[in-house]
Order: sequence, then C-alpha cells, then structure tokens
Amino acid sequence: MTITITAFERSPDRGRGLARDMRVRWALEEVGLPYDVRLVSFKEMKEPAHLALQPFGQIPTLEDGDLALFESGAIVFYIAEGRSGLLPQENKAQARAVAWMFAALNTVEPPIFDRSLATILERDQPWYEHRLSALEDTIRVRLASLSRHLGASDWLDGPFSAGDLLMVTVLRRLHGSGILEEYPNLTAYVARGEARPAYRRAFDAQLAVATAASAG
Ligand code: GTB
Repeated sequence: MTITITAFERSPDRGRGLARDMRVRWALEEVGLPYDVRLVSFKEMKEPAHLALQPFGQIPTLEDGDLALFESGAIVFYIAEGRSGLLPQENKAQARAVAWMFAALNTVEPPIFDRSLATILERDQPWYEHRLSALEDTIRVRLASLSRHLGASDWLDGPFSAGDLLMVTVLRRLHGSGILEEYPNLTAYVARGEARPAYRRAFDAQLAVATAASAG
C-alpha cells in the first residue's frame, strides 16, 4: 500500500517549501519511497477526520497501512528507520544522527520559527523591534554554535542523515533575513542540501501544488 501524506491545499508560502510537509516529502524522496498526497484546506484540518490523524489539526501526517502518524520529526524518523539513506546502521552513529534530528527541532527551530511568526503577526505591536532583535540574538547564538560544530565538514556527523535533512529545512526559513549569510559555512551547508536531487524532486512537487492552486 502506498504511503499517503497530507499537505496544505493552499500553502501560505506559495510553494517556497517552508511548510513542514517539505521535510517529509524530502525524506521519502531520499529513501526512494513513492507516496500520495492528500491536500487539505484549513477548514478540513480542524474537522474530525483530520483530527483523528493529527490531534492538533495540522499538517503533515503520514498514513502507511493502518499506521497514522503526526509530528514531522516522528514521521521523518519512521521513514528513515530500517531503510538506507537517512540513518547510519551502526548504533552509536545512528544515535548521534537522531540527536541532530532533535537538535534541529528542539534547539534550532524554535527561535527561527518564532522570528518568522513575529514578522507576520507582530509587526504592528509596539514591542515588535525589541522582540525581533531578541529572537535574532538567540538565533545568532544557535547558528554560531552550529557553525563551529560544522566547521569545514559537508554534514553534521559523517554522511548526510535525517539530522541534516531536518536542520537544512529549519535553516532555510532564514532565507531573505540576511542572518544565514553571516555564517558562510552554514550558507554552503544549506545550499548543499538544496542541491540534492531528492530535495529538488520534493521541492518541485510541493511547488506544483502551489502553482495549480494559484491557477485554479
Ligand atoms: N510540530 C508539528 C510538526 O512538526 O509536524 C508542527 C506542524 C505545523 O506547525 N503545521 C503547520 C500547520 O498545519 C504547517 S507547517 N498549521 C495550521 C494550523 O496550525 O492551523 C508551519 C508553516 C506554515 C506556513 C508556512 N509558510 O507559509 O511559510 C511555513 C510553515
């Protein structure tokens, strides 16, 4: 049975690959698993059928036979585990790759995501500039550590892994902010991720949805 994932019927990013289905599509492409996509509207996401899959009424989800999964990190781990391409076989190397998955989602993503939200939702608030600057300070602290760790390596810990996949999707959200460019090795790291054929296929697939939505 083919895996089915959910994605926005109309992504607010208009196909820039910032919604979290992008990381799931990319993981599926990396391991070579075919998948179907069920597009959902904002209204449908809050209805019982979708809430049965995703208790918070969000995308993405993954259905594989009788398994329904939510949380993009858990979904990427499910796709990666036991297949070649995204997690090293050796136990300790695998544990380190998983640590980078958590680092991407728990340590690096929160201030980056909060910054994006602030630029969209809080621009008119009197404290906006102060909040933005505090969030950007936190982001820079995280990026400086990440940059130091990455050094001149291609990937965070040996070969490309699910940790890199998640980290690249998180860092991409800084495109246009000017912050990523302050760390040339991280800029090159993101570009390396975006140049992977699996990334390109995933990106093009989500862009096709946005293009069709804007035509319709
Ligand atoms: N922790 C969950 C996970 O990782 O799966 C978070 C899932 C999540 O935030 N989903 C968002 C969603 O469904 C879409 S990705 N939101 C609708 C809702 O909560 O009602 C977040 C997102 C949305 C839009 C853009 N964008 O347009 O740039 C980028 C990212």
